[in-house]
Amino acid sequence: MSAPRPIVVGIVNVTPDSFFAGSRHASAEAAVAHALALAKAGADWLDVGGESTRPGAEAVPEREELKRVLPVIEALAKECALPLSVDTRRARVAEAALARGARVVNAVAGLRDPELAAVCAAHGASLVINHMRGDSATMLAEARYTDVVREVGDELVAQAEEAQRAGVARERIWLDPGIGFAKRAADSVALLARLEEIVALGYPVLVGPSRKSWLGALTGEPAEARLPGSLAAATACVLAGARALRMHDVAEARQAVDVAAAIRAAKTGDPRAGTP
Ligand code: HH2
Repeated sequence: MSAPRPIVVGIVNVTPDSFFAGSRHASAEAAVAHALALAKAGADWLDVGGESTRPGAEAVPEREELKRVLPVIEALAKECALPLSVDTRRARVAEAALARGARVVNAVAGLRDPELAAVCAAHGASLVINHMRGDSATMLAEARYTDVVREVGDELVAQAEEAQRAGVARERIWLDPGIGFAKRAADSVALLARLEEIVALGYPVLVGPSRKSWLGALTGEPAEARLPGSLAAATACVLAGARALRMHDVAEARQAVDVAAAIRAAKTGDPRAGTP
C-alpha cells in the first residue's frame, strides 16, 4: 500500500532564547549542522527562524534577525536540496531570505507587516499564514474567543484573501491555526479537535504543536519531556487532514505522521501530500 506522505517541517532556531533548549543555536555553524541532521532524519522542508515568539520573549532588532538567519539560509541553500522557509514577522527579513535561496515565507505574525504578501508575490514564494493575535508581550491577554475555531478560520481566510489581492497565487498559500499563539491550552485542544473545519477552508494546512506549553498544561511535563504528547498531537493533525507538521523531533515525527497518513488513506482514500 502506498501511503501519502505528509510533510515534516524541521525547526531550525538561530536564537539564544527559544522555548525548547534543544532547538536553540547560538552560531550559524551549529544551526546549519542541526538542519543537515534534520534533513538526514527525514525532514521535507526546513524552517529557519531568528526570533523567539514564546510569550514574554524580547523583540529582536531587524539587523540582528538578519545577522542570525541569512548565513544559515545561504549555507543551506548551497548544501541541501530541501525547500527552506524563513520564520519571520518582517517583510525585509523575508525579502533578504528569499534573495538568498529561501522559497517559503513562514509569516509567524500573519500579514501584520503590510509589505509581506507583496514580497512573496514578487518572488513567487509560498506563504504560510500563521494565526496570531497581539505580540509576545500581549498574546496571552488576547486569547479571548467565543468560538476559537470559527474566529481563527475567519481571520486566516481574510488574510489569505489579502495575500491574493497582493498577488500571491492561491495555491501557494498555507494556513496555520497558530497553536500556542494567543491561545489557552483549551483553545489549542479545540483547534486540533475541530481541525477538519480549518482543513475545509480549502487551503493546505500546516500545524506546529511541537513541545509547546499546551502539552505541559495537559500533562504537567516540561518542554524536554513533551515528545510523546507532540507525536500524539501530530498524529491527530494528520488524521484530520493537515498536510504539514512543524516539528522539533523529525525522525520521531516522520514515523508518527507516516503511520497516521496510512491510516487516514485507508479510511478516506485521500492521497493528499505535497511540497511547498
Ligand atoms: N511556532 C513557533 C514558531 N513559528 N510558525 C508556524 N507557522 N507555526 C507555529 O506553530 C510556529 C511557528 C514556536 O516554536 P519554536 O520556533 O520552537 O519556538 P520559539 O518561537 O521560542 O523560537
